[in-house]
Amino acid sequence: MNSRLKSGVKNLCSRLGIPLVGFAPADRYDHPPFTPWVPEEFRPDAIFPGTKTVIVIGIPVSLPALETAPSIWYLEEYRTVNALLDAGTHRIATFLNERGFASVAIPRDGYGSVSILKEKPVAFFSHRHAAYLAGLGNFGINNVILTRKYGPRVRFASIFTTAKIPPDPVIDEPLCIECMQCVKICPVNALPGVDYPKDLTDKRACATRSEELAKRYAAPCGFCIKVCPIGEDRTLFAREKTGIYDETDPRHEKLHRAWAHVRKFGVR
Ligand code: B12
Repeated sequence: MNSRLKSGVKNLCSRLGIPLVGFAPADRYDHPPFTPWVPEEFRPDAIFPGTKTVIVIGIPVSLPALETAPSIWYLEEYRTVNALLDAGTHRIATFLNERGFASVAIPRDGYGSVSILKEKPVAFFSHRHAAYLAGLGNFGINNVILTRKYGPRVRFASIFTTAKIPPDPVIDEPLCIECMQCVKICPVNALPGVDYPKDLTDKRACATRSEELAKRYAAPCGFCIKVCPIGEDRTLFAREKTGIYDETDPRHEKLHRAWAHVRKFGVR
């Protein structure tokens, strides 16, 4: 196990402004922690044979930008974070390759357009499952990974490497408090509730909403991550109370006016 390499990657992340990084041995995939689990052909060693460690990085999306969604502000924020993620994984893979450990960066998303997702709703690799195995957080009712620092308001990307790097522990205690606010706010009822895996997210409904918003340059939706009460970013931005998202409540009129203003511009 290469501890120096781990420090090297962590230092690189901190220089690149990447606040979250976790390490999972590739063989963690062989011991399903829950079902349904990642099918074999979606696992790192199947995609890049010889993978010993999956490194997952996470970059937050700004809560105030997200609150204006659907909006150009959140779209631009999302694009910026995506670009930083892909640049980050690329630089980390290069860092490892230069030290003699064959490594590849996996793109943060992996689909050509939302309409493709309506036919084929999955990507070739799931960063959510990787983030879980790398100890960055665990699944919420909203079907994404909740982290301690940013709740679900964080995006991930991964690197597969042949280097054996000391792992991080998986977070076992659930971070989701099952408040069901994400289920209630979803405009297309895509989130089924607690009975996972019997009830699965309605990916088609979610993708259709995304497609509609994209036509207006106002995707992604983001409602199910904005409303989540978990995450220290809520304190930073003085957004502890998720009741602020009831846009009929006059007590939060100042915020609502700001969001309505942003939503008017840059989109159809
Ligand atoms: C496709 C996709 C979408 C689609 C479809 C959404 C959906 N609900 O699935 C659209 C475009 C609509 C979308 C929307 C969103 N997404 Co999205 N999306 C992805 C993407 C590209 C691929 C997911 C995937 O295919 N994984 C691979 C498959 C194998 O895994 P899976 O889908 O999780 O399926 C597993 C289980 O659900 C189960 N399963 C699924 N279907 C079935 C069917 C049966 C019959 C069975 C038995 C099992 C089963 O088995 C699978 C293996 O365990 C990932 C990026 C990536 N490559 O990981 C981002 C990603 C998951 N999205 C992300 C985000 C943030 C969002 C949004 C909040 C939008 C936003 N940016 O504001 C919403 C949230 C939607 C939600 N609540 O689920 C983040 C999640 C970050 C996090 N904190 O966890 C990711 C990881 C992107 C990133 N790089 O960070 N997304």
